[in-house]
Amino acid sequence: MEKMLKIDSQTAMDLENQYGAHNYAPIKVVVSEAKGVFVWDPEGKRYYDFLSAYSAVNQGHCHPRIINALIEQAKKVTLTSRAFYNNKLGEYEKYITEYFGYEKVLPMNTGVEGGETAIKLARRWGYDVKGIPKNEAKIIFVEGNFHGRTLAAVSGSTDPSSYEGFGPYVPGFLKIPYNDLKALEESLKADPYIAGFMFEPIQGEAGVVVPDDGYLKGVRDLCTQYNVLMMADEVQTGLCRTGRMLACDWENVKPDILILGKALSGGTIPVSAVLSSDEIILTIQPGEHGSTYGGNPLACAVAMEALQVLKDENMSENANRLGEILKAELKKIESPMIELIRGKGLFIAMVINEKHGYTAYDICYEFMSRGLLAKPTHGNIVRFAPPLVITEEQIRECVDIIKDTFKSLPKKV
Ligand code: IF1
Repeated sequence: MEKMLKIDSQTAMDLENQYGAHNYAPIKVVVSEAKGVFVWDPEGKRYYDFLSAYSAVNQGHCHPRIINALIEQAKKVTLTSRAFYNNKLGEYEKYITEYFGYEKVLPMNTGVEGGETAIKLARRWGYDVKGIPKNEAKIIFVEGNFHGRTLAAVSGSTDPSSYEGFGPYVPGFLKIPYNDLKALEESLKADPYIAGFMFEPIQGEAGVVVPDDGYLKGVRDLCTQYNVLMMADEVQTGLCRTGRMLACDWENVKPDILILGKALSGGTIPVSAVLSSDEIILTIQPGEHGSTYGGNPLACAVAMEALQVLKDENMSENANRLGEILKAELKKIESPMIELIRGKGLFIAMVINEKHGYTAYDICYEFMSRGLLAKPTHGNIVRFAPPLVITEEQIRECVDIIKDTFKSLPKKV
């Protein structure tokens, strides 16, 4: 193939449009380089990244230690499949189970594979341990959830843009309101065949929906009381994003099944993990579940470094401290377009009142023109989630960009 010329932004977008599936409508910016909190387009313009690839680059783009771990391991062995042992997986499994305080880990690749694995584990535990009759196990999901794009994940979804047109759906999935302990207890009381309750401790895609204080503790107590597995999807909220290592740490609750992904690899390659107890994880026998790349030596080396960096650079403390500053500064901005600001740590959302003639997309394009990249979710909600290596000075610079945007927007209505 002829050597590709240096591709400019327009060419990059045209090529994607012509040769790629149209399963996304990206913000019209092309990233060709990235480092820390910054990304650059092919024309050399620099932007603050306030999305962090949906919290997959919490450690900052191309963190030197993580990239080095990737390179060094890539020179040795990258993939063996699980048909054989490799010398990195056991070391990683010991490291990550001790890191989070679980007995076992089942390594997968993407976040949604972690969720699928958790569902299979909950069902299998339901049959083999809880004694639910064959094929009767139920899993409870909550309204507004996002667990990925596979058929099981979208079968648990209440968002038509996730599930419409992909039926028939996986049976045995119940849906109840989020942040509603009464609804959860009623469901647990009504059906003895519930195996698990799957939820996000803070809902990401729904627009950084933070439940009431006490919700996580309430879920933990109800799951214990009714012998149902608490399944926390921390793919997006985990790994220091909300100002604690895990969002569940805010109420000191320990889920029965913990699902991690995204920043587990520091934004290099897909790495996910399902952590749980022997009683639950050992219900899956050899040959009953897995994946070609799950637990590959490259993923193990990268994930250990990505996890160690989180601790060595105090990223949860940084997210907590700077998140408070960011939230406080955003709340000071006086604009009728800003309906509310919510979030925890550096996981913050701004709800835009679109009655004033500007959509959240318009606002994001205004940010982009001023060198800050953010993306709306669910229409009128802008998510602010910079890499956790951001400094106070950089946060304040970004606050100025955001303030200036609202101040200079001409009044429409
Ligand atoms: C897209 C959303 C965020 C997740 C939680 C599991 C997964 C995700 C809590 C699946 C993935 C990604 C998917 C990505 C955009 C992004 C996203 F907008 F889609 F919903 F973050 F909010 N659990 N979220 O957030 O992990 O299989 O993708 O590795 O689909 O465009 P995955």
